[in-house]
Amino acid sequence: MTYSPISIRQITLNRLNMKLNAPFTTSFGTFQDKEFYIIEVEDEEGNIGFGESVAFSSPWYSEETVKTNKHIMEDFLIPLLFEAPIHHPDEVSERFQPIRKNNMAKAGLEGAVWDLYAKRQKLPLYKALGGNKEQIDVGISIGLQPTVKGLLQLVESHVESGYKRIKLKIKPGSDYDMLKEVRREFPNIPMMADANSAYTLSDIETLKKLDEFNLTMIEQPLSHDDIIDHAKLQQQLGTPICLDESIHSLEDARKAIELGSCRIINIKIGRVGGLTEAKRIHDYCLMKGIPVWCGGMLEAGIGRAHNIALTSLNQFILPGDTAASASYWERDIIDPEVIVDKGVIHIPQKFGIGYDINREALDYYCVEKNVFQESNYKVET
Ligand code: OSB
Ligand code: MG
Repeated sequence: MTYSPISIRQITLNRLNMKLNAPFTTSFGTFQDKEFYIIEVEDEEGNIGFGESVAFSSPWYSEETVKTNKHIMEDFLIPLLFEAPIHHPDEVSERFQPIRKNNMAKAGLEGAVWDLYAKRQKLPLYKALGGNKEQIDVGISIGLQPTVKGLLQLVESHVESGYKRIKLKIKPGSDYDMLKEVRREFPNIPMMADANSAYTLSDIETLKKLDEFNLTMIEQPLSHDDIIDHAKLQQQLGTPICLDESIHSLEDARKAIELGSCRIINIKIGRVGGLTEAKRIHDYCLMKGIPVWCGGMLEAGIGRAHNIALTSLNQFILPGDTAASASYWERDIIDPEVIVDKGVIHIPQKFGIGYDINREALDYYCVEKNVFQESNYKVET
């Protein structure tokens, strides 16, 4: 394989604002639109890699926001990328290591370097990561709905279009009765629930009753920063617990698995600081026999493409949340958009993330652009 270090010459931060087709409600709040960064990393030959930073505008899901992403990328991470050439994308997370946390800011830049690397190697990103699936099974996450009737209609339409599992958001007061109605209408579909940290151990009786519904898992029932109480809860539940918010690294995954805090892990590239760390968690879970799946952050096309590539790895045995572009956006920023055919995404074979960038759409949604040049960061000699 050809091999030459990547010299990054220019990095562009595009801030985009896109309106969701429909509001998306979780136990912690409602999203109407999404503001985020699309990151372009350009090398000495003019190749460009693309990344998407997935933080939201408000620190509800995690402490990072669109603004903290900008601060950390601009003032700390971008200068580190300009410091020296990069031989392999795995070096990026190492180089970012002195900067604590801020995983979504790190992952946005690292993802762009992975895309650039794959393009230089003339490989689709999924192959550069070591994946070998041709297609992946996907599910869909449905937000909290104002009425059960409306929810049942949504579930029906997604089941009919072939999604491989349905994820329903729950919170106290919108859990047992709601799930019971959905289960009655759809006795056999693979179904799971995501609480986004809305419960405490004092709700254990409610959570135990959910065992009735044969859910494939319950995602993050307890606090975003807990693994102790989740272990206590898992001992009392028949339904497997899946951790989302609590897992930020391979170390977090190891501790949660050792404690018995979960039986399944949701891997989100942004939450764990990039594809390299996501792959390490995947490899560890493969060794431990823990199934993983790829979570979502209401991404636009570039983030979605990274999720698809990651999901090509073998231990992603459960369908993830990477649904079709059209379920979120009137028009996505990639060409073609992500299409789901009977619950399946065919992994694109083009080099890098596998999708072209729709520049016209990107410019349409772009509200601010900042360009950083390596020549301005050169140490004077
Ligand atoms: O917990 O997975 C989550 C959306 C926003 C914030 C957190 C979550 C979600 C979802 C939807 O469940 C994921 C998606 O469809 O991209
Ligand atoms: Mg979740």
